[in-house]
Order: sequence, then structure tokens, then C-alpha cells
Amino acid sequence: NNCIERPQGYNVSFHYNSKVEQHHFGKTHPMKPWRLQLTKQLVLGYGLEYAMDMYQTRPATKQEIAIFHDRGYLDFLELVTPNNVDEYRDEQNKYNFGIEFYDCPVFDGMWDYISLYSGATMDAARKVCSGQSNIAINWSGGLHHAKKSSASGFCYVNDIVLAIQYMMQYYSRILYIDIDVHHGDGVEQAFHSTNRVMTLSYHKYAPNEFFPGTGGLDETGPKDTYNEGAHHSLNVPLKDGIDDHEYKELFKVVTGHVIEAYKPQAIVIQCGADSLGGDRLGRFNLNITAHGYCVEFVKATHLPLLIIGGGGYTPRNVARTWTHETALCVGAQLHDDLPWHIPYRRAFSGERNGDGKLYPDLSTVSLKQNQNTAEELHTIVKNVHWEMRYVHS
Ligand code: TV1
Ligand code: CA
Ligand code: ZN
Repeated sequence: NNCIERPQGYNVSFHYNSKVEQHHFGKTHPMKPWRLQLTKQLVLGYGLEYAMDMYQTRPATKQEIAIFHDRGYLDFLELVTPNNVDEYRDEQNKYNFGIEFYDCPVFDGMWDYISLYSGATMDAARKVCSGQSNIAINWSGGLHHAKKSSASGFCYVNDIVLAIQYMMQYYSRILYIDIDVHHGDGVEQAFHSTNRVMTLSYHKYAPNEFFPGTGGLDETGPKDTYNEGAHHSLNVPLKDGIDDHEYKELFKVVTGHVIEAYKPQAIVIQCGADSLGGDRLGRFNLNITAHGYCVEFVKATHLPLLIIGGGGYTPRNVARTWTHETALCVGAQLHDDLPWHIPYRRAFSGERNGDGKLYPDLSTVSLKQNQNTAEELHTIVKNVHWEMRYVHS
């Protein structure tokens, strides 16, 4: 039995439109929107919908998306299809579809997909700002690489930037935390020149070897100290194979320092699940509970909280992690045996797929050696701490 506490006046909301899971980037493309269907099935299988407000969200309008993105770029996204793509050769190059074509393909229903994930994130942001939700969740969002007028790394529109821009009408300081294995470059760049948003990304860092190649320790914002954005970008660059213990400790100390110094009024966390062990694109050795620790930690601040998805390329583990994190939000403990009645149970069965368990051991499946030394991790902590002397709330 799951024990679900629902204290009066504490609200978690789940924002989703199941049309989003029907889209395909292409047969071999690692981004699989159906992982969201798998997630929703698990969430429902455990009965978590009884502990949250469930919202079916509408697509974002072009108008809403245009508060951050370039009009010409949005016209292109809306009009281009696999059939007419040849007529848009100039635009393709201009908007980064030419060079990164394989990462960001033009697919059928692309605009529909974009407006659906963006709409769900904006809906969640509105519920946080209105005070109706203490925590609002959209697992279909978190596309942190998209820029004002270009697509990048599987991301077309930056729903996180849209949400934070909306939230800035209500809060004077917002902390953005990004635990996707990739650097949250699009969000960092969008708020480069403001001290009203602090961005903090944890990621694998290896320029020229691992996407996107940015997010080094010294990348802390504009170097011009009179620029208000100076010292308001923070990065935690890591190497292959970081384990649960090191990651949790680092997250606790670094995020703790930042919250203490910056005193944010709201937190947005991108929970990309590609930082798990055994992810198809990832390099870390984290288990589901260590990933979830980050959500527990930010929840414990009791600040208004927006939670969004992101990467995650081993769909069964993405679904497990986001279900676990949904449960953490509502204060439920889930049984390690997956519910029997869920559709797609086979996706979670068999030795290779985690044996019908919610919490299979993922720390050993990737066999990545831990390349992070205690000294390097210490340097990161020291640097962030030192950086905080410039930050005032
Ligand atoms: C089509 C088919 C596209 C198979 C892309 C992995 C594919 C990748 C594919 C892939 C792949 C990347 C780069 C190379 C930069 C390019 C949602 C010089 C097996 C948030 C985005 C990673 C991560 C992009 C997105 C990266 C997120 N890795 N197979 N592409 N060029 N792109 O390295 O942060 O998780 O890999
Ligand atoms: Ca990250
Ligand atoms: Zn990623």
C-alpha cells in the first residue's frame, strides 16, 4: 500500500497533454516522446493521480512563444513540413536546421509537438505563480538548448525560458537548477545579463567531445563586473562515471550555498534523466534515488517549485525516475514491485529491463569508471563558495 499524505493546503499539480507522446523525431533518433506515455502509465499505475491536481493542458499560442523567440524563426517552425522543407533551404541554415539537421529534424506535426510541451510548462508556471500549486510538474518540457532564433540539441523552443520570463512578473529572484547530463546553455544564455535569475547546471563537461561543450567552472556570467548578470551563471562540470554518494554530496553543498547566498523566491528545476546510469547518451552512474535526492532537496526549501523534464534516452528508466520524483513531491513511498496491471509492463520486465522493479540498480550497468577525483570535486565546491561573495539578495 502506498501511503499518500495530502496535508490541507499543500498542492502538487501535474500538467500534461497526451497528444505530445504521439510524435516521432525519426526511427533512430534517441529522443522518444513515447517515454512520456510510459511515465504517465507508471504514475497512474501507482495511483498518484489521487494525490495531485491533474491538468490537461492546451498548446501554447505562437503569441505566447514569441515573448522569447524570434518571429521569423517561429514562422519557419510553424510552416515547415517534411514535404516542403526543400523550399526553406535558407531558413534551415539560418535557424540551425542545416548544420544540426540530424539532432533537430523537421518531422510531421513538429509545431504541434512544440506548442504542446511549451503549453504544459507555461500552464505549470501559471499555477505556481497564482499560488494554486506549491509544486507544478511537466515531464514533457525542459528543452534547455533552444535559443532565441535557433534550434539546438533536440530542442526547438525553450519552454524553460518562457516559464521563467512569466515567473519574473511575480518573483524578483528565481533559481534555475539543471541536472540533465548536458549543460543548460540555452537558459544560461537567455538570462546572461540579469541578476534576477541564477542558473546552476550540473553536467558532463568535455569540450569538443561532449555536447554542447560549454559550461566550464569559470563560466560564471559576463566578465564585465558592472553587468548585472556577472556571477549569476554557475556551472558544475563533471567527468564520466560520477556515483550516487559524490553527486548527492556535491548537490547538497553547492545548491545549499547558492540558496543561502542568493535567497531565491522560487525555484525551477530541470530533471533531465540522462544523468542516470545506463542512459543511452549519458555518462554518469546515478541511481534513481540519487537523482531524486535533488528533488527532495529543493522541495525541502518550501519555495514555490516548478519541475520539468528534459533529456533521458533509456525510456524505461526515464519513466521510473519521473514516477519516483512525482511520488516524492506528493510525499508517497512507492513499492519496489511495479504494479501488475499497467500496460507496457513488458518494457520493465526481464533481467535487462530491471525485472519488474521500480528501483533496479543502475550504478553498475554502464560500467563507466569514475573519472572524478576528490580534489576536482573539492575545487568545484571551493569555486562556487568563493563566487557567492559577489551575490546579494
Ligand atoms: C538522429 C539519429 C540523431 C540518431 C543524434 C547524441 C541522433 C544523436 C542520433 C546525438 C545520436 C547528440 C551532437 C554533433 C553536435 C552534435 C533534451 C557536432 C547516438 C535535452 C542533445 C545532444 C541533448 C545533442 C538534449 C548531441 C538534452 N548526442 N544519434 N546527438 N554536432 N549532438 O553531439 O540535453 O538531453 O546519438
Ligand atoms: Ca545540466
Ligand atoms: Zn541531456
